[in-house]
Amino acid sequence: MNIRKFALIAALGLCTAGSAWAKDYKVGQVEIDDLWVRASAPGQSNGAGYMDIDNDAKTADRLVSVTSDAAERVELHTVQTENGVSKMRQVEGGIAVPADTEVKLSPGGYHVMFIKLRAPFKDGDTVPATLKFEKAGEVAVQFKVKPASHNPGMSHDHGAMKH
Ligand SMILES: [Cu+2]
Repeated sequence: MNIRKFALIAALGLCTAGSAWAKDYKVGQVEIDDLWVRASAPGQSNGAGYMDIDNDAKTADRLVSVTSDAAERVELHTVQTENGVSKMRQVEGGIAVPADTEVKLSPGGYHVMFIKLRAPFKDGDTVPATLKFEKAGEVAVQFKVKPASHNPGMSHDHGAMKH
């Protein structure tokens, strides 16, 4: 292999080590990482939450529900495009997490929908919630509130640069 390819593989290796270090929560064989919500815009009554779910088990699991005192109701949503218009839709039966697979909830796709927030999400705060998986069970988590401008697709915000 040439030097360039080696450097790329080394960088990927570091990246993997970084995210392994950063795993925030674990229940059974399911790891949940990088949970965040965007800070509320003025007057905004709903908020979307995102995370990475990594199922290391040999069997499929499913995120069946999310509950939180931060909102009146919490739903699992996806985004579908119909006739060129993006619409949010509730996911029937929860979000499937196949065996040995990582599922990302991210802007434009699957998300946790906090409906009728009891208080606006403020940058720097955390939002407590409970995730319920069909097989792995329940786990209490905290979503980090990120600035309204946060866009993980653009910034590739790993946190890895800071330590
Ligand atoms: Cu939604």
